[in-house]
Amino acid sequence: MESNAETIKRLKERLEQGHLKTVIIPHISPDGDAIGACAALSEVFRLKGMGCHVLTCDFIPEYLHFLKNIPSAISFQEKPETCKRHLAEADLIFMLDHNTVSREGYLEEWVVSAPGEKVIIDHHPDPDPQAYVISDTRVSSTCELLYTVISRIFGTEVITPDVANALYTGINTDTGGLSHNSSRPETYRIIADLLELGLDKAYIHERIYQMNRISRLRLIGNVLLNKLEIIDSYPVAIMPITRQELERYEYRDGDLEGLVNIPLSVQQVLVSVQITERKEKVKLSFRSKGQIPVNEWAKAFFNGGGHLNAAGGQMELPLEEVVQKVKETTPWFFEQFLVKSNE
Ligand SMILES: [Mn+2]
Repeated sequence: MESNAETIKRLKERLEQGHLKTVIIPHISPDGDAIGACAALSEVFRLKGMGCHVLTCDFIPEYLHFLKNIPSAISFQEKPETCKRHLAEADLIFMLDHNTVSREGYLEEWVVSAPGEKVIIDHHPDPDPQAYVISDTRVSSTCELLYTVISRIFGTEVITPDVANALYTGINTDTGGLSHNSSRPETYRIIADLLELGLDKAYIHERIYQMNRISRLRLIGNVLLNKLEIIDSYPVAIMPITRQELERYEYRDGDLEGLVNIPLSVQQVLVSVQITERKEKVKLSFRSKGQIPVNEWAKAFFNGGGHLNAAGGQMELPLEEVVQKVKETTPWFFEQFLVKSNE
């Protein structure tokens, strides 16, 4: 198999051919890592005089709109025809922070049929085969990996303070503020480089962690006070959230970001599951401590997957039934996990 270094070299040669049109796509329900990566890469392409559009299948949470080029991202839900045209014309289509086109929602079929070459830059396991796949599950975030890709292709001179800020946003948010998945020294060497290149760390912390609305605080407070439940005899916290609750507290995209991590602050809680009722689907977020592989639970029962300590899933069932399914499969999951960890 081709190494990342070889793929980056091949991508560099392709980009050097010039006059390229590019499209950059984050995953559905994009987070700080996906959007940080889109902001950073689009800014580098802009500095290099290349045509570039960021396309999303849904909407970008408001708290990320401060990042460079993000306000001009085009949503398929608002401008489907524009998205289709840019995809049809693109020479290269960058898929950031996801390993498969099925994580692109409404954009999927138009990406699949687009003639341009696809480039995956990501840190999730088992990426789809595409023309260029740069993937590393050891890195903290796609933004950490993207730092390496950008600096090898263009040199660090393109990493302006705006690019550094965007990359740090991804590294910080994907690690819960450098608390999990961030034990490699390399991550901190990259952060040190970003500081030297003009990262304004205090500003990023303010934009990410100090921009709450009071209704968001009340939504989270309500869930923790009234909805959090510990499953009998298991170290598992679950938080079911109904659509009515979201409406009552004026829910906006991104408002529940980080909530799923909070129950892990309880010593005896080893796994946290947030179960949120959305328009057509119920979405699940799993988090765990240590070596507990919640991605296997998400994959086995909830049409999902992800990382060892952070996974997601979705079900087209009523909220109550999904909650029931989580409870029913908890003993199975812990049995599986204990068998594996004793092997
Ligand atoms: Mn990520």
